[in-house]
Formats: sequence, structure tokens, C-alpha cells
Amino acid sequence: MPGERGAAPVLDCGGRPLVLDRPRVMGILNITPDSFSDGGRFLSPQAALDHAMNMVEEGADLIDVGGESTRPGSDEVGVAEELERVMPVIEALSGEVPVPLSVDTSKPDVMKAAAAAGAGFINDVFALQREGALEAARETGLPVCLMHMQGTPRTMQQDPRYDDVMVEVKAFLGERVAACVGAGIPRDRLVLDPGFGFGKRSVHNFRLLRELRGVVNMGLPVLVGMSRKSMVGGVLGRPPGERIHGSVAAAVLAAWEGALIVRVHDVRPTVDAMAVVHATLYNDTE
Ligand code: 8Y4
Repeated sequence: MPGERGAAPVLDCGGRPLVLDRPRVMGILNITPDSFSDGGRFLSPQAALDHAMNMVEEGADLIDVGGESTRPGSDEVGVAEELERVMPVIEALSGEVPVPLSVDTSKPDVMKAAAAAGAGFINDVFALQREGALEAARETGLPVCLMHMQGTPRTMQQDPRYDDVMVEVKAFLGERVAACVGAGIPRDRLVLDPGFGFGKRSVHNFRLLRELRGVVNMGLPVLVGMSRKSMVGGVLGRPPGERIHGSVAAAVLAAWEGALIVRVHDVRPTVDAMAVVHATLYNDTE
């Protein structure tokens, strides 16, 4: 039957449901001083709150708060510094922002502190591989995004190589799902992400996008982040601030292939685009 579909997944983001009956938009709130695409303007809690509320008004369904730069070549920050950056922002936003807050971290202590302060979602680009991360994430009871990366942020873009990027990304994500379930995290708390730009060349990124259905068919909700990244910049030959329309195109293609969360800088145009994708996928009445 045209348009027939199963029950939509629902993520319980610390008491706030995130219903994945249509592609949802995660707005990026970057609070690292070196975040080049918004110039580190969101260091103060008030500025962070203003930016977050703006994104909610533009239709963001959740807000991703990150204190550790994962840009290619970047170094790790210590746990104390990351807590110092992230916690004032989570504290200022929780209770004010009417959508779930996602904490972008790989550190168990940050996961626990953020959850205690009201975060509703864990976005871990290391897929809970850090010592103690599986246990910390399980204890929070929050949904977790497991992302694929080859290497570490410092070295990942030096010489990315794959025999078969699709096979390798799916195998990694499958292993991490098994590790999570083995550690007591229920499957229905997991979200998968192929990790665009994380240890991948353009050819790898575009194959993952073209064949994203293969990740979607693993049976868990899929999150993607391509906003303003070099896979878009390489096509356009323009700097991050001039990659909005290209980024929206990438988000549309991913949602068309079944991605249910798109992580973006430019919320309003992406929300509009997702509405059109959703209407195309499911508006089969009259
Ligand atoms: C311009 C702007 C160029 C931003 C590069 C970037 C993802 C993610 C990041 C992702 C998930 C970034 C924290 C990298 N990307 N989390 N985080 N998926 N789940 N770079 O793709 O935005 S940070």
C-alpha cells in the first residue's frame, strides 16, 4: 500500500519524547572557542541561550551542545575544561529551552553531569568506546547516538582508506550496538550515524550518502551531520558560511533515504526542506 509504514520510533529524552514520525532537525550550538563556522560567539551562557531559543523558534526539534572540538586536526580537551565549557550552558538552557538538549561528548563524567543537569540525549562521536562510557550512558538512561569514525579527530583526515566503506561502517555500527546491548543499554535507546567527514574522503562521504539506505536498514533511527562540512565545500568551492543551500541539499537526500535526524547549523531552511521531504514521502491522501 502506498505510504504504509510501521509505528514511528520514539526516543525518551529524559522524559521528553522525540517522535521520529518525520525527519527531525538537531540544531548545532557550538561552544568551543575555535569553532570556525560561528566564530566562537556562543561562549557565554546568555549568548548560548539566545542562539538556542532562536533555533527553537526556527523549528529545531533538539539542540546539540558540544564542548570538545572534533574538527580535523584538533586536540582533545581535558575533562575539567570540557565540564567548564558545557555545564554552564546546559544549566542555562535546561528548563528554558522547550526541546531536548543533546550533549556532544565522549567523556563519561560529562555524560553523567549533563544528564543530571537536564540533558536528554547523548551524542558520542566515539560511539561509547571510551573507558567507562558504556556504563555512564547506561546509568543516564538517555538515548545515545553511536557514530562511526576512522582514527581520531587529530589524525583522521591524514590518509583515510577503506576496502569498502559501506561494509566497514555498517560492521562497526553493528559491533557497537552489540556492545551497548551487552552492557545493558536497550536497543530502543540507540541511534546510528555513519559519521560524515570523520576519517573519510569525498568519495567515501558521497558513497555513504548515496547508499545511506543500507545503514537505515539496520533497523535503528539514523542521524546524519553534513552541515557546512568539506564534502559540501569541496563541491561548491566556498567557505563554511556560504554552504547553506548545499548543506540543505545533503540533508534532503539523507532524509529521502530514511535518515530521521539531521544535525545542522542552518535550522530554518532545513526545517522547511524536511517538511517538503515528509510531504513527498507520506502525503499520499488527496
Ligand atoms: C564546517 C562546519 C566544517 C562543521 C566542519 C564541521 C557530527 C557530530 C560533529 C556528525 C554527529 C562538524 C559533533 C564536526 N559532526 N555528531 N559532531 N554526527 N552525531 N564539522 O556528523 O560539524 S562536529
